[in-house]
Amino acid sequence: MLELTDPVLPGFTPWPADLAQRYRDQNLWAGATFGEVLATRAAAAPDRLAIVDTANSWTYAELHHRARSLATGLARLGITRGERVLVQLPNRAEFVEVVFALFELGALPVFCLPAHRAAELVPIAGAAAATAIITCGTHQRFDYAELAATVRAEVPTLRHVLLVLDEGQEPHEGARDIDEFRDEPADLPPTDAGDVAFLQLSGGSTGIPKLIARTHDDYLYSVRRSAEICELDSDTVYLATLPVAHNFPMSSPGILGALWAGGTVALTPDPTPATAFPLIERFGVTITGLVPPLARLWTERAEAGPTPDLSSLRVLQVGGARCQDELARRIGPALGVTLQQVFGMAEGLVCYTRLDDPIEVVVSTQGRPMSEFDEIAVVDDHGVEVAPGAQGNLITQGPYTIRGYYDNPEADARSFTATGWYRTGDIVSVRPDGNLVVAGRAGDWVNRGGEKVSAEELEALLLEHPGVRDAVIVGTPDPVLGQRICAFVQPADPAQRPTLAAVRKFVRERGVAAWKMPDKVVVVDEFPATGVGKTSRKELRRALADSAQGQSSAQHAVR
Ligand code: OOB
Repeated sequence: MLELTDPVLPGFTPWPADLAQRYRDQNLWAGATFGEVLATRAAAAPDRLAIVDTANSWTYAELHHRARSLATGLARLGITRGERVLVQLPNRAEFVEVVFALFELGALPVFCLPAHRAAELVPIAGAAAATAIITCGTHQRFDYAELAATVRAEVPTLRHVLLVLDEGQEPHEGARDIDEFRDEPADLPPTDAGDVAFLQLSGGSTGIPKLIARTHDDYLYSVRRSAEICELDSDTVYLATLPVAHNFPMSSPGILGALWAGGTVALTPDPTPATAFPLIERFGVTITGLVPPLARLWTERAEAGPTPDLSSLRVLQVGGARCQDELARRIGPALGVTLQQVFGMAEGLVCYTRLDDPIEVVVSTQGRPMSEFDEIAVVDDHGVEVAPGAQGNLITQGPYTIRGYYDNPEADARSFTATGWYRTGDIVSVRPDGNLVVAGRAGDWVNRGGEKVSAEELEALLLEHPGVRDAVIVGTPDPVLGQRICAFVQPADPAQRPTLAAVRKFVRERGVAAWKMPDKVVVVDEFPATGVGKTSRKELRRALADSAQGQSSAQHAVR
């Protein structure tokens, strides 16, 4: 357990002292915690609306009181500063309350997505040595309480399962209703702005989960700067449309940016136009963020005919995966908004097109770094900078980009340069005007509509299937999702060819997130041989990706 005076977490990689000093001197790291931000807002404008969803609406004073009350109750349960707590909640008001309660306490939320299943949560809880999990009961026909019980059974450090329940729901055996922990707020030991505030998950990872430790100081800087760029103020109503635990809706500028600006956070339980459009009208939403497939859905819906009144919506952000220029061009006119492209990563760096950029920049680039203190370079595979404007690997360091993963030296060796710059894994070019154009990923990930799937992880899973001799996962282009998951499978017995349904059933039964399910299975008797006769999976993937592209263009040609 941590000493109360210990400012950081063992396993956290700090910034080099000279850079840290510079970021403090420049007041980028301003020395405030998220708890202090909320307290300041609650004191300045207690009656202003902070949070609204379909069931709740809380003022700043109410949110602050609820968070402190819950923090006091959780302290009584024995959760202390520095402990890690898995949070797996859908987009509902209680998410914000729970996270701020943990911030008050100095305990670290570990942000899990509602789509995560035991195959993800068990390693995450293990790597974080989490002591508690806060989740809900049944939501969208899935029993999260049961999932939490499964995870607890497998992770020895997990002592508590706490549930945010709806009317009439009862906690499962061994779990507690979070309402039991709403105590009269008491003073809690102070937290420090240099403390790690939470653990975020890296998109697409294999083996030991890559956990991202962000401090109050560094994250709050990114939130402040994002809120400035997105021109948030107390009239802002930010709609959390994507799963709110993700870095994009959390902080770019997201719910934290809206609260920082004294605006309102609205949450929608589901991102489809049928649910979200009426909520935009009802709550007077001014800004939200989407991944490209959802942006396409919203645009098509708006182009198709009358919608609820969306006139309050001024800015629509699109990010998480590459937005095709063709779609980017349609979004503004269809929805009556200013489009903003956002290219970011949970590890840090976030790039934005600016709200007053010319339309050509907004539709055809992924923007430029948010901070003048972000340092970026585009290098070849040997780490040498490429010619200006040429494509290469994007590396970066800066005031809100991590220097290493949490307690994971192996991943650090791959993902950081010798001087601590983060290797983003993205292939980009930088235009003369400073804006970045993202060409793709260097690694073997499929980016399925913003959800990153590691080819290696899914291949390892398929290889457990008795009917599969070998498997290679590639991303195939898809007009809606950007990429879909194609599994090339060599059958163990050529007479028994695995079907898509069988493969999906198998993957589902391994308890992994639904977005990792292959969209297509191509059974092949042999994989193409690689040029030099070695079995480089990377080259195999490339060869199969080429052949998959050939297949899909052939299909298009037939149509
Ligand atoms: C966001 O964060 P992550 O950690 O889920 O994924 C980061 C990766 C990037 O390295 C890149 O490969 C891809 O997602 N990506 C984009 C993109 N935005 C993210 N690729 C092309 N164009 C874009 N606009 O996805 C994330 C975090 C904060 C803000 C926005 C997105």
